[in-house]
This record gives sequence, structure tokens and C-alpha cells, in this order.
Amino acid sequence: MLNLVLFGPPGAGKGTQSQKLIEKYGLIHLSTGDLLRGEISQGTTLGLEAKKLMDEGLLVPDAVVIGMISNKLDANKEAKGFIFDGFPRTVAQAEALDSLLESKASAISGMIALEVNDQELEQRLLLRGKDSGRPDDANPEVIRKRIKEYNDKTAPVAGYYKGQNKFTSINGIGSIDGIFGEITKVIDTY
Ligand code: B4P
Repeated sequence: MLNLVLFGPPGAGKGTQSQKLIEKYGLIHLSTGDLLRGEISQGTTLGLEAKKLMDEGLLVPDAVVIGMISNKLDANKEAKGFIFDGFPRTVAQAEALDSLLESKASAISGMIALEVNDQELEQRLLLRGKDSGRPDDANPEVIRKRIKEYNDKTAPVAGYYKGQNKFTSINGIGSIDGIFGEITKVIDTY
């Protein structure tokens, strides 16, 4: 079973590369950002609570996203594997993911981190904000807060996977197809 964590700051290209990876490897794509936006568009209580935090560039509580991922793993018992996109975003989420997979006799194959500098991230997100309709992409102040949340709470997750010898970093600046090629080279070593 191939279980990949695609990692990187907001705007690094995780969602973009995930779309290409699911086609090539036939994996299930689990994006906590997409799942949360689904809850918001359905107007659920969870979605209403999450929206307040997301619009401010803050992380949603661990228990909420861990619960969503747990449900998705249960609903896809026959899957060939998963791409985790935007999850785990805290060390507590990484520990919970290991426990969830272990209970299914599975494990993370590796983490691939996309490295992109802050200036490029800000430009990409502002550009996407022009037509994505995502409130968290439209405002430079919110984008900077998202990058700060990433540096404070999410960056340490890389150390968690380094400690398990499962970490690889890739330059996330360049053509989408070129970056995809680098990612597939790493996956083919798993
Ligand atoms: P996400 O939906 O995960 O949003 P994201 O970090 O912006 O990444 P995304 O995948 O969408 O963007 P991509 O880099 O592909 O999270 C949104 C919010 O949800 C968070 O702030 C948080 O509040 C909440 N949340 C989600 N998961 C959570 C969790 N686990 N715990 C707590 N809270 C959670 O693409 C960005 C742009 O760059 C696109 O326009 C793309 O076209 C462009 N791009 C991509 N690759 C490029 C390249 N090579 N060159 C030029 N542009 C490129």
C-alpha cells in the first residue's frame, strides 16, 4: 500500500501535484482543506466553526481534522493507498495518523516536502485569490498569517518524519510537470 504525505507551506503546489499523482498511481486523495471547504459549502455546524478560523488564516482544531480523516479511511477500506494533502499539519495530527494506519495494519510510506520561498507563495496565492473565491487567498495579511501558522505549527511535522527516515525534500519552484517528475522519482524508490 502506498501512503504518501505531500507536505509544504500554503501555495507550495500540494493540491496541484495531488491531482496528477492520483491519476498516475490510482490513489485516494485526502485533502483536509477540500474536506473543510465541503463542510462549509454544505453549511454544517463543523463547517461554520471551521470557516471562522480558515478565513483568519488559522488552523482548525486537531480533533476536527483527525475525525474527518478517520472517517475517510474507514470509508475507503479497499483503497490501493492514499495521498494526504494538507494533513498532518501538527505533530499531534502526525501521531494520530500513525495510530489510525497502524490499526489498519498499514503505515506512511514517505513524506515529500515541496520547498518554496515566502515571496513566491504570496504571489501564487494572491493570483489564485483573483478567481478562486477563497477568502483566505484574497488578502495579503491573511496569507502572511497562514505562512506564520505553517512556520510555528506545521514545519515541525517534517522533523517527525525525518526521525522515521521517511522525509524527502524537493524544489517546488519550476514547471508543474518538472516538479511532478521529481516527485515520481522519489515515489518509485518506496
Ligand atoms: P489548504 O486547502 O490545504 O490550502 P493550501 O495550503 O493553500 O494548499 P493548496 O493545496 O490549496 O494550494 P497549492 O499549493 O496546490 O488549507 C486551507 C486552510 O484549511 C488552512 O489555512 C487551515 O485553516 C485549514 N486546514 C486544512 N487542513 C488542516 C489541518 N490538517 N489542520 C488544521 N487546519 C487545516 O496551490 C497554490 C497555487 O499555486 C495554485 O494557484 C496553483 O495553481 C499554483 N501553483 C502550484 N504549483 C505551481 C508551480 N509549480 N508554479 C507556479 N504556480 C504553481
